[in-house]
This record gives sequence, C-alpha cells and structure tokens, in this order.
Amino acid sequence: TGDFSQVPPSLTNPYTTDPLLDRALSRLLPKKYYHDVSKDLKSFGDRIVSEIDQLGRQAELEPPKLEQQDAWGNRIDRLIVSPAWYKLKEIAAEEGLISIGYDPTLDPKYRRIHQLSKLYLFGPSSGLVSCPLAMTDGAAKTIKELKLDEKYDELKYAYDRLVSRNGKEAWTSGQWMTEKKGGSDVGGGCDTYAKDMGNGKYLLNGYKWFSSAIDADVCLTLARIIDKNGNVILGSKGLSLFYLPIRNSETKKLNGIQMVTLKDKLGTRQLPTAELLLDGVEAIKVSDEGRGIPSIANMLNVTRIHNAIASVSYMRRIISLARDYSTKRVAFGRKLNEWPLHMATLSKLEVECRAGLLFILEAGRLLGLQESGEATPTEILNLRLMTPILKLYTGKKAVPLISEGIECFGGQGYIENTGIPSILRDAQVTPIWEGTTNVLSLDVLRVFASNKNVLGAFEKHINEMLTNTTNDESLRNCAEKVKSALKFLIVSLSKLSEGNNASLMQIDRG
Ligand code: MFK
Ligand code: FAD
Repeated sequence: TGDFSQVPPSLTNPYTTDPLLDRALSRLLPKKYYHDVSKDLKSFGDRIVSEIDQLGRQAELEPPKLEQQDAWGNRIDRLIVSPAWYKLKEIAAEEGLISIGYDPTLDPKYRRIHQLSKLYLFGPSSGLVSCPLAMTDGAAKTIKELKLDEKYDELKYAYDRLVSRNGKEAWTSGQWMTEKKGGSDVGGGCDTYAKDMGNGKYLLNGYKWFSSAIDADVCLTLARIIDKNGNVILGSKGLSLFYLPIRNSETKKLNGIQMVTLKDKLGTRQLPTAELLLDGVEAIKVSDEGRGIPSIANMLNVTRIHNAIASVSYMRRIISLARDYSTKRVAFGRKLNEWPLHMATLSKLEVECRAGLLFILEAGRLLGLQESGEATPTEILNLRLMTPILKLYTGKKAVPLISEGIECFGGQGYIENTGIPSILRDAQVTPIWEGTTNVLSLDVLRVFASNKNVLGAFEKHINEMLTNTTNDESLRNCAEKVKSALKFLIVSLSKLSEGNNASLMQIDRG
C-alpha cells in the first residue's frame, strides 16, 4: 500500500565512530598531546554532525555561477558562490584546519598528525572547501620552505592570513599550473609569459585552463620569463614561480584577470573552477629563474597528501553510511548485517580504507619529523618517495571502492536526494588532479633515479614497520610475504632506474 518507508542511514560523529583513528592516534602521539587532540576531534566530530554536513550539502545544491557582465555591458566577472561555501571556509579557519599544521605553540613533530586527522573528518562534509584548504596549506608550506616570508613583506602578510584562525580575515590560495597544452606536462605546456617591470614586479600574460577555488585571495603560478632580447627558455627549465594577489587590495578589482568561464564538471560541482585569461597580472617572482617546478613541488607534495585524505575520507564516509544502513535495511527476512555475504563485502572495503588511513598518518608522522628538523635523511627520502605513492594508491582505490559502497544501498545509492551519489562523483577527481596515476608513477621513478640511497631507505623503513607492528605469528608470516613482494618491487625499480642519466621518458619506455 506504499505505507512503508525505509529508515535512512545516519551520520554519526566521524571521530568517535571511526574504527581506527582514535587507536592509531593514541599509538602515535604522546599521552598529553593525544588527550588534547582527541578532545578537539571529538568536539569537531559533533560539529560535523550538527552543522557542517548540512552546509556541505547546501554547497552541493547551490553550485557557483559566474556573471560576466552587468546590465550595461560592463565586464564584472562576478562570482556567485553559495553562502554555505563561505561559511564552511570560515569554519575551516576557526577550527584551525590549516593553522594547526603551522602553530608555533604546538609541537611540530605532532601537529601535522592532528591537522591531517581533522581534515580527514572534515573532507566528505566540507562542500569541497577541502580543495582550497589543500592549496592554502601548499602555499603556506612553499612560503616557509623557501623562506619567502623573510624575503618579502607581502609574503609575510599573506602567510599570516593563510594560517589565520580568524574566519573573517583568513585567506585562501589558488594553484594555477594547468594550461590547455599540458596539465601533466607543465614544462611543455606552459604558455604564460612574464615581463620584468623593473620595479620588482612582473606582468603575466597567459591562459590558465583549470583554476579551482577562484574566490581565493592569492595564488602561486608558473610563467616563462621573457629576457631583454625578447627570448624565452622552453621546457620546464624555463619556468619560474610567481606569487600574486587575485584582487587589488584597495579597489578589490581583479588583478589583470578575466574569468572566461566556469567549468561544467562531472563532480566537485560546489567548487568554482574557472578558465582564466591573464592579461597583465602583476606578480612577484618568488623562485630563482628556471626553478619554478622544483619550487612549486613544495606545494604539490602537500596538496597530494590532502588529496589522499580526500580519497580515504570519501571511502570512510560511504562505508560508515553503508554499515549503519546494514543495521536498518531488511532483505529476505533479515537485516543486511545478518547476511554473511554482505558483511564480507563491507569487510573488504574496511580493510582498504583502514590501510589508507594508516598510510596518511604515516605521511603525517614523517612530515612532522621533517618540519621539526628531527627527520633523518632516510626519513626525508621516505617522505618524498611515499607522497606520490600515497596519492596515486588512494586515488586509484577510491573510485571502485566507493562504487561498491554505493551498491551496498541497492537502488537508493543511485538516488540524488539521498546525497550519496555526490560521493562517487567527487571522488572521481582524486586520481586525476594533483597528478594522474601514471604521472605519479613516473614521479616515483624520478625519486629512485635521483638518489641511490632511496632503495636502502625504503627497505629500512619497511623492516622497521614490520618489526614494530606485531608479534602474532600468522600476521608476521603475512608481513614477511608483503616484504618479499616489496623487495621484488624495489629490485625491479632499481633496475629500471640504474642509468641515472636516462631521462624519465627513457625509463618509462624501458
Ligand atoms: C581535496 C584535496 C585535493 C586538493 C586538490 C587541489 C586542487 C588543485 C588541483 C590541481 O590539479 S593543481 C595542478 C596539479 N598538477 C600536477 O600535479 C602536475 C602533474 N605533473 C607532474 O607532477 C610533473 O611531474 C611535473 C610537472 C611536476 C614535472 O615534470 P617535468 O617537467 O618532467 O619535470 P622534471 O624536469 O623531471 O623536474 C624538474 C625539477 O622538479 C627536478 O628538480 P631538479 O631540477 O633539481 O633536478 C625534479 O626533481 C623536481 N620535481 C619534480 N616533481 C617533484 C620535484 N621535486 C620534489 N617533489 C616533486 N614532486
Ligand atoms: P594529460 O596530461 O593530457 O593526460 C592525459 C592522460 O595521459 C592521463 O591518463 C595521463 O596519466 C596520461 N599521461 C600523460 N603523460 C604521461 C606519460 N608521460 N606517461 C604515461 N601516461 C601519461 N590544475 C591546476 O593547475 N589548478 C587547479 O586548480 C586545477 N583544478 C582542477 C579541477 C578539476 C575538477 C580538474 C578535473 C582538474 C583540475 N586541474 C587543475 C587540472 C589537473 O591537475 C590536470 O587536469 C591533471 O594534472 C592532468 O593533466 P591534463 O588534463 O593535461 O591531462
């Protein structure tokens, strides 16, 4: 008679109901630190359920629009974004989602673990504000690593805002690398040119093909400097890194930028991603000439960790909802969680997701060591090596896992106003942006090719992890098998990267 209605899955505090995070943190953090972090994550988890998740949903339902002209034909490029998006940005600042990673009052060895855990809780409810946060973190890291805050007042001012906890004052940053000719091959594809104005400023002209979170305040981008004879250096060695404010601080007008169009995307619809014409953008050169790519790599290596967080947090969300649903939905006379086959399906997803979370926390641990100055050269190498692997592995796993998770809801998983389909749509970007799987695989080879010690460092790391993990005999046997497989991988990679002079493309062909 149609009078049955299914009890929907409900979102519970993502920290207190996470099956692994709390235990992992109690192992990774000293007791007092763990206590504070745990308290913060618990209250943030409550806020996600009571406030943040609805805002994320609102941002999805009110996608951004671009008004290019006013009624009189004046070019205005007015971006209209959901109020929920701005509120989420404010909450992100207040909650310290960037600042925790840089807060001088916190122990630099552990604060990244805290920050990354918080971002992991935030991800699926964030209305894609996770994207500008990733780039903001990347910009702050670049400023710190290159000591730009010590060299330029403007960058010091920007840094303080990027890491601010004041929701009304905090800034976000963009990351404009991709052009029509190349998003992977940035060196080959970059057609943005920089002219020295002689006053410490450059004027940039070019076209940026994908520019996400275009409501940002500042940006890091790449361009080719035109020398006094009008020549440029081609390839990645011709690129330098530039910092720019997106609007003039007084007039609030766009800084020589035209928003040509907003992209119509499969997912990430909450996120304003624009094509931009750079038509005389005032910018500051912040790297040595020709060192643009290695300089922006500081940003890339951080945004790639954020990407992994996004991938695994989407996995976590779909599994948590599916587990809850399995306690509510009845089929063939039993609740779904009483059917062993359904539980076996969920268990497989759990294993993958938990492995992803541990991998992220390991990256956070190594990043904390690097930033506290306590990392050994081996740990620094391992962080460099693991970052692309973490990003490519979690991104690649997320899409099929979430697809399986959607199937756990049957037909309801396919219905838009459950909010479930957007998880799959949004996750589909994680293997693509911030470097596709193949491009990151080549980055792994780049690391092997550039440093002979990386092989030993990796093996040492694996050995230490296995030694510290367990005394259980069967698990140890299993771990030994994993180790043999990794050894095989290391030896194969070592053979591939033997000729250090070979270009990556040659390695690839090999
Ligand atoms: C929700 C969370 C997620 C947030 C997402 C935020 C939204 C933003 C979305 C974006 O997608 S932003 C754009 C992201 N774009 C990419 O990820 C570009 C993909 N392409 C690559 O990663 C290429 O490998 C790269 C362009 C970086 C380099 O290609 P090349 O031209 O073949 O570089 P080459 O000549 O091998 O290296 C140049 C230098 O950079 C070398 O240093 P040296 O000159 O000192 O030898 C490299 O070692 C160095 N390098 C390259 N990648 C590095 C690196 N150094 C450190 N870390 C790396 N990852
Ligand atoms: P291509 O480089 O054309 O790649 C096509 C295929 O070729 C891929 O499968 C790739 O793996 C493969 N391939 C390429 N080179 C090799 C190789 N050497 N060996 C083997 N396989 C290879 N970029 C920004 O700079 N800023 C942003 O804010 C931003 N936001 C984005 C938002 C969204 C929603 C999306 C989808 C993209 C965004 N991007 C952004 C762009 C993104 O980083 C690029 O699309 C991505 O890096 C891939 O570049 P491409 O599109 O040029 O693909």
